[in-house]
Amino acid sequence: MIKLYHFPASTNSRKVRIALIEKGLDFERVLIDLSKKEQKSPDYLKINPFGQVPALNDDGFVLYDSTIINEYLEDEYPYPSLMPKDSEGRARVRLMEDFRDNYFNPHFMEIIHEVRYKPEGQRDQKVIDHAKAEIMKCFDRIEKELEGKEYLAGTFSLADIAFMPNFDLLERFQIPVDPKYKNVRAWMARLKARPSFAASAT
Ligand SMILES: N[C@@H](CCC(=O)N[C@@H](CS)C(=O)NCC(=O)O)C(=O)O
Repeated sequence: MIKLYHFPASTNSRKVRIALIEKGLDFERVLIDLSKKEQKSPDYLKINPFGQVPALNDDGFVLYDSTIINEYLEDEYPYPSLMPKDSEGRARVRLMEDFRDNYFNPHFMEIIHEVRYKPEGQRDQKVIDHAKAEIMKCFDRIEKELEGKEYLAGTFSLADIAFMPNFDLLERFQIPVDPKYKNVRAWMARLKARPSFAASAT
């Protein structure tokens, strides 16, 4: 039995929910309520010593970190495959996951920190505006990566899944995707149409 320790609104939790759904795996959702700081409870710290969601328990094997979990799922449950077969393609997927995890997503976290955890009067608009501008800059890179392709690695993969949880936040924080980013806009529409997008929302 697979147990996913998650929080519905967490982008990194949704990354794993999407991979599980795409692979057709049954899993139990275990709520770790970030608003109640449950991720820092002694019991949960035994599961993830960094006190963050998501974490996964697959029949007693426990691991954490959304990117590492998704790679584990690919190794353990290879069909349907969410990774290219060739080493160059696999490296490209990992480069894009790294770009999402370490450059794209952290700017969303900066906005969430201001909007979700601070009362309106105490929010730093400069931090929010800077983060939005940095997110918009990321579209340059994604647009180029998608040139001549429907998905980041050619076929649908863990690279695309990494970005999908951020799409709703673009709307929520009113971050426009300029019409000049034709590849990005078509790619986003394609990914939002996948059943796993709606099914992973909570
Ligand atoms: N590298 C980790 C980052 C996990 C992470 O940042 N989780 C956030 C939610 S999206 C979290 O648990 N935040 C609460 C905290 O850090 O206390 C991953 O990809 O899973």
